[in-house]
Parts: sequence; structure tokens; C-alpha cells
Amino acid sequence: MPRLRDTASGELTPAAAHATATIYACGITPYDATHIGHAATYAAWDLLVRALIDARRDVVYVQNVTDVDDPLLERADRDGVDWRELAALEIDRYRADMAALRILPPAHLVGAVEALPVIERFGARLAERGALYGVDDDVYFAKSADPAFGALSGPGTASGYDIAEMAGLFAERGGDPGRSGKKDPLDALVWRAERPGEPAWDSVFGRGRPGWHVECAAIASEYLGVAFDVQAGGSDLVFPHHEMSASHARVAFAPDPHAFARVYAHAGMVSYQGEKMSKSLGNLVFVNRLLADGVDPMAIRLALLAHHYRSDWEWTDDVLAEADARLSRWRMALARVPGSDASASDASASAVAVLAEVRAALSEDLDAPRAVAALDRWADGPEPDGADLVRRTADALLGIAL
Ligand code: 5CA
Ligand code: ZN
Repeated sequence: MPRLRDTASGELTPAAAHATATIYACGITPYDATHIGHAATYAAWDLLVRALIDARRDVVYVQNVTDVDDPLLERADRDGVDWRELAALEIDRYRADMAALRILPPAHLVGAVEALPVIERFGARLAERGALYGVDDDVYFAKSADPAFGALSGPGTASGYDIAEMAGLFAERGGDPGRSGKKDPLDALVWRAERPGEPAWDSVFGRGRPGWHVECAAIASEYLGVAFDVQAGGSDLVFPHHEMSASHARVAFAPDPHAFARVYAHAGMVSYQGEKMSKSLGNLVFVNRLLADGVDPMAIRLALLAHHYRSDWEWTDDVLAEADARLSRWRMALARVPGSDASASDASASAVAVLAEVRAALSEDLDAPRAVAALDRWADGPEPDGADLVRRTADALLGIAL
């Protein structure tokens, strides 16, 4: 059974508690193409899915698409295109990029717009519990409704954020700690009343659109149940996004003590030219650009896997060149192996050792670099053998087609 380092406790924790593993990974905001940072994060959850399947678990994997939000609307405005068309185009490109990198698609890829009834129902639960209040025509979640607020990232957790740090991150990442009329600076927007020129839908909260955290809280619990195994995302989502979503769910499903995720998994940030790769900074390396330039998608994937998913790392030309060279070495080693008939090669001790090491590495917090090193040792060994088993190990567990 694969184990993940849980962001809340800092402990290695089994990734699934039952025969069916339930995973929610926060999905893209579709206003620009998939960059290497996104790809690294989704490749990590792909390793998790593959390791769980290998451990004979059924996997239900859900992702959202934040297909209505400020950055999407701003980009559509800037480019003079319809926000719906922009979102649809970028979602298609995202699917194609993921497929090229052999990242298995989620069972459900759920847009916020299509999930509006689900989000509204979830919001109504919060209202029934007295957790919502109005500021002008907008609706906020009162963090005071949740005694366990901070359980993911607050004092006593591995992140250990205090209130001042939370307020800083909230302001940086889409929150509005300074808005007057709020009961607490950290109260999060649940429903934004219609503004001129913005899309809006009728709801029990009036015409408007949902806030960000309630979107994921509602979609995750609708598709995976009140309690599920893993909530996953990049480390920039620890606070406020995942803290807020978990808090919303705890209140919506009180007094269930197990509401929302059992394990929180967070991927490190990929930087480029010295800064976090981000759509807002514009320092982006797009997957589809690399592919258009003729880069082998398996070299891109191998470049991602050369870094542990939790570490922060920088994308450079050298990182890609090294992965490309490694891919060639592995392919050359396979080509050198005499007579790769399946039954004979499966008995090869060195190939069996590769499989065992890759399994062990992935089950210890998705240690892809350790798995990659096992294949390196095999390929660089004096007489690599067991080609079929090695090829199938790379294919099934690492997603690398050799
Ligand atoms: N739609 C929301 C989540 S509900 C969102 O954060 N979308 S996103 O398009 O901005 O990011 C998608 C995923 O990629 C998130 O898990 C985010 O944490 C991750 N991500 C974004 N930038 C980077 C980066 N530079 N390195 C690693 N992961 C990143
Ligand atoms: Zn999310």
C-alpha cells in the first residue's frame, strides 16, 4: 500500500483506507496552456493512481476545472474572446497535453459551471448551519463556525501558519482579508453577487457565481462522499484553498468527525528563471510548445520524475537534456538485451529487482527519483536482461513508454 506524507500531520500515511481509493486533485483554471509546473503536479498524482492500481485498489479519481473565475474572465476580456470559448479551448489542450505525457485521465473531470447545482446545494447546507452571512450582496463563510479551522495548516501542524501568515497568504492567493464588513479577515467568499459584465446564475443566494473554495468542497464531496482518502494539489493550495475547502466541509457535514480528506498531499513548486512558474508572472514553459518543438513527451515526463514531487525545483534546458539522454540510455539498453521473449525475461533476477525497487520507491511517498535510479542501475549494468519486465515496469508504474 503506497504511503503519502500528509501535509497536516507531516506523517507517512496509507494512501487508501479501503478497497476503493478515493482521490480528489484540484484541477486547472483554464485560461492558458498547461505549463511544466502543472504537468509536474499532475504527474505526481498519476504515480499515485498507478501505485494504487498496482496495489490492487479500485481508484476513483476526480478533478475539477475552475471554469468560471476572475483570472479566466480577465484573460477573456484582455483577448476579446468569450470566456466559455477560452475555457473550452484550454480544457481540450490540457487533455491533449496530459495524454501526451501519459497521465491517466480522472474518472470525473467536473467543471464549476456544470456543478452549479451541486455547489448551490452544498452552500445551502452551510446556510442551514448558520455559517454564512452577507456583506453587501456577497455571501461569506464565517470561519468562527468551524472550531477546527487551521487543522491542515495552522498552529500544531507541519506548516504551522499563524493568523498573520494566513492573512498574508489569503491576500496573495485570491482572498480579501481587508474587505470591510467581514466578521473576520479570514472569512472566505462563498457566493459573489452579479457584477456588471460578469457571468451570473440564479441561486438561493441571488444571482451570482460561486467562490473558489466552496467549488472544490462541493465537487469533492458529491463525487467521492463526505469522507475520502486524498486531497491533492500544489503547495500553493495548502492555504487558503485546501484549508478553506476542508473547513467548509467540516461545517456542512457536522458532526461527522471524518468529513473531507483523510490525507493531504502537496507537490512542490516548479520555478523557471528564478521564480515560481506562474500564469500571472508569465515565466512559463508550455508542454504543448515543447511538443511542437519536437521534444519526446517521454523525455518531458522523465524530467518531471527525476524530481521528488514534494521538492521545489527549477526547470532548465539541462534538466530536459539530461532526461533525454537518460531515455536514450534506457532504450539502448533494452535494444541490447538478447531475445526478449516474455517468459524467459520475466525470470531475470535483475529485472525482478528493478520491479521490486520501483514498487518500494513509489510506495514510500512516491519516490520517483529512487525508482528512476533503479532503472539507471539496470541500464548501466554490465549485462542488462529481462527486457520485457523492465519495459512493463517503466510503462505501468512510471508511465514511461520505452
Ligand atoms: N483551479 C485551481 C485549483 S481548484 C488552480 O489552482 N488552478 S491552476 O491552474 O492555477 O493550478 C493547477 C494545479 O497546478 C494546482 O494544483 C497548482 O497548485 C499547480 N501548480 C500551479 N503552478 C505550479 C508550479 N509552478 N509548480 C507546480 N505546481 C503548480
Ligand atoms: Zn481546488
